Amino acid sequence: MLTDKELKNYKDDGYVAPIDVLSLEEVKEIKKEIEYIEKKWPDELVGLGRNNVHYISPIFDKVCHNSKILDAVESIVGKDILVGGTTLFIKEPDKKGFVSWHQDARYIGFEPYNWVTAWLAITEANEENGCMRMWSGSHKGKVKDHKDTYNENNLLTRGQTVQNVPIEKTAPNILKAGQLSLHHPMIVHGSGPNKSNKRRIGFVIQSYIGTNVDQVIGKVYVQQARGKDIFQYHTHAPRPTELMNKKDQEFKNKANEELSKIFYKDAKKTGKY
Ligand SMILES: O=C(O)CCC(=O)C(=O)O
Repeated sequence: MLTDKELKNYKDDGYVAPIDVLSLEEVKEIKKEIEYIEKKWPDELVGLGRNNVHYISPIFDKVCHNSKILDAVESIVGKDILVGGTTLFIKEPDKKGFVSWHQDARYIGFEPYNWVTAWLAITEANEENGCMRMWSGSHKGKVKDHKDTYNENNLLTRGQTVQNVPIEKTAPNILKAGQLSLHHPMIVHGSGPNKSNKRRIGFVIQSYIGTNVDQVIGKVYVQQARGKDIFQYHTHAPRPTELMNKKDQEFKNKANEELSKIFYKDAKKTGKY
């Protein structure tokens, strides 16, 4: 569980970090899994495929159901928890990929906001390699206007951007490999390009939702992470028992097609993710 101080930080600032969850051995195993998938199935984690790798990999599935992560999440959303989706945010050292200032709540479609995004560092995340920057307290306002920029280096689907963010009020969310941060649906956050010579990898459970949370834009599949789902708003997804089982892969593709409809609702065009 989060300590009282951590929970207060989350409530006051809109995020809490760092939380130690995985050992270096465990993150090494995850990194190896990514590299193995990329080598054997080069198209699998590209574009829209970066979403929901936990449907095809037991190693990623295990992360989503990790009890240390769920203990922390339970402090925020309560004991009935669903995994509502995952995304791999990989920033290559030789690319200009960045994430514009945004609020997750603006496009994800989960309501009410009894949910939290869990960002797990698979490599360290620091100012040099483009860690997230968080605008503390910005979650207390309203959902802000976002401009769709469709910038090709933007790692968000449509380059959605909150403008005029006071940079001096933002802080870097520095994490060691194996550490987690939890952020509120409404907090404004973003990240710059990776200026180091190594990959920066974040595995993001986007998001852990309370069972009372509906999807108001489209359809989403979920896994039961803890407790009971008395609401049954969503179709429950299978859990993988082997890597890249054909049925699981088809399921991931189906889930990602639905996710794409949510992310691109009312968009003028689609991007590469
Ligand atoms: O990985 C990043 O730099 C940004 C990820 C993000 O925006 C999120 O997890 O909500």
